[in-house]
Amino acid sequence: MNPTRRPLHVLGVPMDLGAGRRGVDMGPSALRLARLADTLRDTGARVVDHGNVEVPVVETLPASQGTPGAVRFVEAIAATTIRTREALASLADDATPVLLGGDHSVSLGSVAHSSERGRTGVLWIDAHGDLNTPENSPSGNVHGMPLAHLLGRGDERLLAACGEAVPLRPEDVVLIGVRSLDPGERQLVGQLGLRVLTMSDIDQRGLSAVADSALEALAHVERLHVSLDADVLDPALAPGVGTPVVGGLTYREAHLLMELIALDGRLSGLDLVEVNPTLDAQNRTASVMVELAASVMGKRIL
Ligand SMILES: [Mn+2]
Repeated sequence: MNPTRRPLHVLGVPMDLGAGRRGVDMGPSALRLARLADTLRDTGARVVDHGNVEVPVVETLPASQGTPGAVRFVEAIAATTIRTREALASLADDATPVLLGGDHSVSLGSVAHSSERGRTGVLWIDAHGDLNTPENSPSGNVHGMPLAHLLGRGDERLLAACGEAVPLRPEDVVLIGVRSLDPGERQLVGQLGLRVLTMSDIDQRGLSAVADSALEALAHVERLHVSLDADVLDPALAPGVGTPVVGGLTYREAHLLMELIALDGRLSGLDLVEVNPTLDAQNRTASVMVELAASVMGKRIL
């Protein structure tokens, strides 16, 4: 059963404006095709799909907004963040949103929304830190910056789009599965005292101990938001991502992490992001993300 017994509300945000490689806007379709709704219903949950948030198409935007070096497409991403928050705000209080990306900048809207509903602990499960700021970003791609913005560092337009529930407090955030950080990101981790559980931690202590310490670190909050980036998985398992990094979570590690979060019982929202069908092999990445979604919603073997 779905441990929260709360209805699951699916919302797609088909946005690739924050990514360096195109195609991740097709993520919501790929996840739906991989039987997302039916698989979630198998956990005993009621599932409602609200369709997609409207997102500007790159070809309709002035080319100048996509110039490398600038914060690429910042205005369109800010507008999409506001639309995502509005769509989520229209859901009932007991709804558990399942947000389908899109690149990881879609989580600006979902995490800000959850924080508006109450103090929220965020599990950012990702190969990367997503902690770049416009000043130190090597690419200008916003999908490398959402967590920095959720912590109050970055472009004013994006910060304003997140609303007043942001910034999050650093002690309310835990990163898991990280194996690639830029120098500016490492600096911000130190400055804010962020808790980062890297792949080395998982290798040394085992996934179960790492998951326990993540949940323990967030013991002070009642709501837990899981932002799951497909690139945390090993690329052999999930090849359909724009920024693959070798040495990721195995299939069983990823499921165990989801199962332990489900058992915790505080899950209040889920993001499934960075699935890029144009780089995938027969929709494998979307399929494994759907299975993981079912695990975190309480799918049990027995
Ligand atoms: Mn990410």
